[in-house]
Amino acid sequence: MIIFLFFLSLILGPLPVYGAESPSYDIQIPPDAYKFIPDKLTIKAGDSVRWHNNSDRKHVLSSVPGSGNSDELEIFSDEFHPGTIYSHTFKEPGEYPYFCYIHNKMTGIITVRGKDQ
Ligand SMILES: [Cu+2]
Repeated sequence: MIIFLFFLSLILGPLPVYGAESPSYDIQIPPDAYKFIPDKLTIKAGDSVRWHNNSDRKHVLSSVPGSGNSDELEIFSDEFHPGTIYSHTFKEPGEYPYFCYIHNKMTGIITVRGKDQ
């Protein structure tokens, strides 16, 4: 069932999940490849992104140092274990490139637009 939902999500692409709060978007780390699906995502300020680690390896998601609007890392998952979800809410518009600290070729970018854009 989980495998089926995973492939279904690949077909449908990232869909916002509407609830009482701002939308949430899903990014998958597949079981068989070192990448983020999708690796580029555009959202609005206040939206959340949920990364799903469907692989059997630990990852450490991190903003590219020096990117974003402050000195702090916007994205930092710490140890991101298999079968778990790392979630982050983006409050400020901007470009947020990120990568995996362990597997540096895993890269992605979140573009956050203002609420009215
Ligand atoms: Cu990794």
